[in-house]
Amino acid sequence: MDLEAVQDVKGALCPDFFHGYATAAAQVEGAWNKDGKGQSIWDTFSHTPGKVKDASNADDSVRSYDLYKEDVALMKSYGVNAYRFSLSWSRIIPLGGRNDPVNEQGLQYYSNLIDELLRNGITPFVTLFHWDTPQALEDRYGGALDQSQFVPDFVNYARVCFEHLGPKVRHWITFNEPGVFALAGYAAGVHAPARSSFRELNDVGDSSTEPFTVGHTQLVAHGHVSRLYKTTFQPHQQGTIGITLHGNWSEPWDEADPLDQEAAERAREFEIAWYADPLYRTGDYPASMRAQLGDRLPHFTPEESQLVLGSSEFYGMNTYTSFFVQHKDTPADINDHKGNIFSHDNNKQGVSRGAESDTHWLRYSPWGFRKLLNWVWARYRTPIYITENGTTAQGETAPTPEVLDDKFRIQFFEGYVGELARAVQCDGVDIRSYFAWTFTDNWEWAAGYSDRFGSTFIDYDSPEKTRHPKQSAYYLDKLFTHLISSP
Ligand code: GBH
Repeated sequence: MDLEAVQDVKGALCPDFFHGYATAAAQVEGAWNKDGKGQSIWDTFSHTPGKVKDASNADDSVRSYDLYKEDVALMKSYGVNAYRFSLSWSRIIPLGGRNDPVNEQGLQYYSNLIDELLRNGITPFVTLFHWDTPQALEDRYGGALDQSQFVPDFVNYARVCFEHLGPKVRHWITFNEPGVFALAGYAAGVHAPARSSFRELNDVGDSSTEPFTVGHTQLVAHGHVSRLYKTTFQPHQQGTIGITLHGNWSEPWDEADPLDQEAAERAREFEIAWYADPLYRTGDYPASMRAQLGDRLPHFTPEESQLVLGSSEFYGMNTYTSFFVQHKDTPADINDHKGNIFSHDNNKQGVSRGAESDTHWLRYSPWGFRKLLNWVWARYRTPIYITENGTTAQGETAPTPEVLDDKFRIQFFEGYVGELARAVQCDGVDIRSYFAWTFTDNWEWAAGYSDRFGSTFIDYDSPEKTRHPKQSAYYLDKLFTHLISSP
């Protein structure tokens, strides 16, 4: 746990740098039908046999709805100064829609949580949508597939949140990873609402069009909510509003091959610029996507384009890993969403993208993080908040002393946060937060409870979901004390 590997960046971060943990309502709260909460598409998904790897659901999850005071105290003991969490739309408006009743008990829960954070000197970062569309809206009109209905319902929900919670919140995030919501839910069909073209997996859906429709809905919904906040709430509430995008680094498989260089850039555009170009750069989708997808990619009206461009005041970044990308010599499949590329664990020289975690797609590759930060900064010139980054580790099955001394996760944080600090100190990238994913082990969507991302081990068999701190929680505290300069 020494800090030798990051001696070069001592004091590299500003005194007002935010650091803490990120979570999502559907993954931690439990209380899935308590105190008037309505069902979300994830409640439906988790109660459908065959959808979740360990056949689990998130009905109780880690019970943060009941245990939030204990959790805030634990976080405080970890030395954080910020906490990013999401609101459950169907806890606040059980049926979701603009003419549906508001659930006071739901609002009260979030108000209590925010008060508890503020009492402990922890700044709340609040996400409005982390993938959990109210099931009633999915049933009523197909949720995010229907832009004309979804947008006013989402704007109404946001207004309720700004009115009731806004006086105490300075940092709002509209959507978490709209790209993953669209691709996993409507292209691969492995997340809620479980739609795809693949009939052995899903009864309904069209992977070649729906993800792009849903992506467009989210961008326009974000634009309207941002406009609402800026015109009606920001003048007196004084907060900031943005969006969080996912994105991993794509490195050419053969760095000497111009076709692989192009393929890597195309992969970045399909994954990241799909959202970031409309929001921060051009008000439109990247040309590489239009070239491959044609009219399956929606078109922005001039009004939408104007609304979306410049609507996010910061760049919220979730990132975990890096891949080697090789071009394909064959035409793109109709269900391709990655820019017609092969993705590899090793490059042409046989160099690995990094050590394996306990999650197949996630490898330890901090070398790509710094490249990603530079790419995003060069292309968008917008202050970056790292809103998620973290890892699972092999063998974490019981809270033994060896497991709680989570050396792999400590190394991961040292590597990634070290690269972050170098991007700030050496490359001049404007980075303002780091939220580790995540505070406690939790319900990892379709992977159930099998993937443990927490800096706190959860004993799922105990009624109290007993929390056992892992050493990485204390390491992060030490690390940020070292990196942040004194005022
Ligand atoms: C984040 O998503 C989520 O915001 C968070 O809720 C989640 O718990 C956390 O990360 C950890 O997963 O095509 O097989 O290579 C990250 C989403 C997961 C999206 C992996 C891309 C690629 C799977 N990413 N996925 S694969």
